[in-house]
This record gives sequence, C-alpha cells and structure tokens, in this order.
Amino acid sequence: MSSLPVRVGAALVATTALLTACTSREATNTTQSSGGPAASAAASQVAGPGCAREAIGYPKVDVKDAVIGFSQSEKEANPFRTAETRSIRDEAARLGVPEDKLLVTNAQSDLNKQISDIKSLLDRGAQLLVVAPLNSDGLQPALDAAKAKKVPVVTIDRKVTSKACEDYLTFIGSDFVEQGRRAAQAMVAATGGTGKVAVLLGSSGNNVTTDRAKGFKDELAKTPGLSIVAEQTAEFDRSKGQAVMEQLVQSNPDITAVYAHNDEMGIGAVTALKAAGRTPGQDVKVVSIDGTRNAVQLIADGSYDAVVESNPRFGPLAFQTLQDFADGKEIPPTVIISDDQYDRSNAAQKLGNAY
Ligand code: GZL
Repeated sequence: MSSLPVRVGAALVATTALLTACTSREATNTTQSSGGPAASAAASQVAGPGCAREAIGYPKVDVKDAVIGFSQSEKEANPFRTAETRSIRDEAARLGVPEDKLLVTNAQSDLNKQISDIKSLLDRGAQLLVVAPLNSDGLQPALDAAKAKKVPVVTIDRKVTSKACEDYLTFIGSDFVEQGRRAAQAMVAATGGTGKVAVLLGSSGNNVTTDRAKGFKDELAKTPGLSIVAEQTAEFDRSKGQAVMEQLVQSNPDITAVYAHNDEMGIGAVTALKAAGRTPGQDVKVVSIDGTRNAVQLIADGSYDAVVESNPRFGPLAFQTLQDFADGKEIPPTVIISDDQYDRSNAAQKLGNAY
C-alpha cells in the first residue's frame, strides 16, 4: 500500500464516522455475548495520512460477503486472548458472516508460527485480515504476502513498526503509556504514596511492555516515597508470575507493592504472596492491567487493589474499519480505544464488564 497525501477533512470525516458507528452501545452489540462493552474509539484520534481503497487499487470487499482471516498471537489460557477472539467471532456472526468464512489461527506465542499462520490464511482465500501481532517487529514477510494479494490488514492490540497504509491498513489499540500512568496513579492512591514496589514485566519485544513500563515509571517519579526495588519479566503468564514473585519476595522481604503489566501475572503474584505469609490487598498493594474477571473479583474480595482495563473486544471496531475501507472512506493510521478502570469503590458493581 502506498501512503496517500491526506485531505484532513476527509480523514476527519472518516474518523468521525468510525467513532459514531462504534461508540454507541447498540452499534457494537457485543454486550450480550461477551458481557462487557466493546472497545470504543477514544475521542482523540491520531490524525495522519488517511488510507483510501480506490487510491491504492485494492478491490472492494464487503465484510458480510468476505472470507475473513483472524490471526491470534498468544494461547487462550489468558482471558485477554479468549475475550479478544470471542469478540471477533461474535461480531462476524452478528454481521452474518458464515462460520466457514471466518478463518481463525493461533500462533501460541511463536512469531514464526504467526507468519506461517497469516500466509496460510491467505492461501485459504482470506480477502480481509485482522491480526493481533505477537511482537512489534518480525511480521513483515506476512504483511508483504497480504500486500501482494491486495488484502487489507487491520492490526489490533499491539502496534507493529511497519508503516500504516503501506504495510497494513491501520492500528486499533489502547494507549499503553497512559495505562502505565494510570496504574501508577492507582498505586499512589492504594499505598498512600510510600512503599517499595516490585514490577512484573510483560514479554519483551512488543510495545505493550515497553509503554506500560515507561508510563508507570514516569508517573511514579512524581511520588518520591514510592521506589521500584525489583523488576523482572514473567511474560504475561500466571504461573511465571507466581514463580517470579516467590523468588522476589524472598530476596526483597520489604516489598509493600506489586505492579504487574497484566492481570494474569498479578494473580500469580497474589498466590505467591499468600504462600509467603503476606496479605495482598492489605500489607502488599497489588495493581495490574487488563480487566479480567478473576482480578476484578480479587479486588471485590479485598486481596487486590486496582486494575486498569485493556479492552480486548476489538470485533466491532475492526470490522467497521474494514467496511469503511471498502466503502471508500479514508482510514486513519491509528485508532486509540478508551479503557475503563476498577478499584475497591466499583469492582463489585462493575464485575459484569470484566472478561
Ligand atoms: C494488551 C495485550 C496484552 C495483555 C496481556 O493489548 O497485548 O497481551 O495486556 C496479553 O494480557 O498477554
């Protein structure tokens, strides 16, 4: 795809249309199946060169008539992934896409498998692609294969370093730096501004880990009473989060707070803290990001402190974007979605929105 000179007006019209279509609850209509609101685009769109189908010579393919491929990145033991795939399937069904025309693959956290997954989706006739990238780099061979067949690719969730409109259509996802900042603000509120923090980092090689780390550190620096005394990756995995926390709490017995880049690692950390005789939610404050039902339940139970949502329900926005592209609208390079937040004040009554 070649980048296009942008007509800001048209781009803004396209953005507004996208926003309107996806911010009203009934337009997304995923509340029945997945329990919570679909991802809705935030008001502040990242403008930039819009991408229009006719100008780049892509064929018009309506979502409801298309063979659609979805490439999932990580195994679905993580509720974030389960909810993300569920949202794609639910929205395809709502739009009347027959089950045999929605092709879904899972790379099981293996980059080479994700590349071959995407190529196999193309070989199986996919005319539209939605991709949840595992890493920020490395997918170019798959993106090139889609470009060669003039198949548009909407990336969701994690951002790739390839070029919007040239290598893929657009990125739809959260502001992960903002999520880190909000997690730090929640940590300050939960701890009263003093304490020693252990950080469980996500997997390396993707912007989510980098940005959540940056946002948290930048915001925490405003509260000198809180210091990070240990940080280690547990790769977004619950059992690894437990194992790493077991080791950290031995080597740093004075830990009074844990920031986990996702709920799964935070939940693992709670298990380890309890086994070490600590009382998470009381003598150790726990904050993480995602919005899974298990973590929000722990907040309601009093053994967790706060969760910043990372909404995985991309189905409506992803398919609306592909249909807008088919209809000739200019698609912005980035669509930032809005994320909710849970703490002791709202966890019990908002549990239904968690996934
Ligand atoms: C965020 C997503 C992250 C989740 C984790 O958009 O990429 O990956 O926060 C998942 O739960 O592993």
